[in-house]
Amino acid sequence: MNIDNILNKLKNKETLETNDLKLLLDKGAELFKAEPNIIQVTAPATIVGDVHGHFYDLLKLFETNGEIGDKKYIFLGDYVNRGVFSVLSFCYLVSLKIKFPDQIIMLRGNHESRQICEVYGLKTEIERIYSNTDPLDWLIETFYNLPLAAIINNTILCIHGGISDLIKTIDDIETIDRFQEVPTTGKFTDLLWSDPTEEVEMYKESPRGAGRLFGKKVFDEFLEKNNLTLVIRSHMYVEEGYKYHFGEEKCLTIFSSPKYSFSCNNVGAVLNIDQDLNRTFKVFEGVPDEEKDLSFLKEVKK
Ligand SMILES: [Mn+2]
Repeated sequence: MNIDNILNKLKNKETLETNDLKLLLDKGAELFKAEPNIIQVTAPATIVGDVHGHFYDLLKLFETNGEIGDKKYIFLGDYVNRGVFSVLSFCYLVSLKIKFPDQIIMLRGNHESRQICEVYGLKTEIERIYSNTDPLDWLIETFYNLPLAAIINNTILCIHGGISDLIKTIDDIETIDRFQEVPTTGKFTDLLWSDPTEEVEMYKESPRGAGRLFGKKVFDEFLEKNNLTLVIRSHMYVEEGYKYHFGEEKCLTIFSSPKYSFSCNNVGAVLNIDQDLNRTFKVFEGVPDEEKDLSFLKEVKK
């Protein structure tokens, strides 16, 4: 497998042959499997939120913010579903992981789960591209190896969802058995599904039906107990691409899928953290639909 050839093919939106796809995903899984649940990172780094199959926007993001190889990137999960280029998006990032293993960290989101992929788009996309659903199994097997968190300079925690009454210390994340389907309850679920809320100080049931809502009091306790200054998470639609919670700059949501679901008018954002931990947001507009090859959507409508 020649990784530069694969990267070029993907960049041109070509479908990978199943044997190349299998090799790529196996190699990716092997690299992810060797990583710990929590990856220690030294700044500078760029943090990216939900991608959700927005492949054109992902390429635009690298063009405008800098390519991997020149810059270190941390992705917060949710590579697939919702958007219509899930396979391209995930495979492109896995290819970059193979080419630059120390320059890209890919965390697991709640969408990297069989149960979610069978309903929210990936399975349908694979049935359209390939003649059978074996590639779905290969992708899901790779998802099961993705790490769960990154900590930048011992002070900034990056995760997909949030905390809960089951996640009070960094060690609670370190001890999760991640090599499996995301369960319906428990700390693994909460880490990938929880959201901040201004409605309560402590915890509350989440309207999502999984994970918890966490308030300012328990969030501040979590920061203090773990000597953290900032938690960066994604998982939530944000019209402006990024949003701080609780009236301070300690809990941050980053969302990187502009024009989400074709119908929203949101922009995407990423956060650049420099070596002195200064924060700069890069906000970007979505690629217009007329510049994308969406011909297959018309075929489906007929
Ligand atoms: Mn999510």
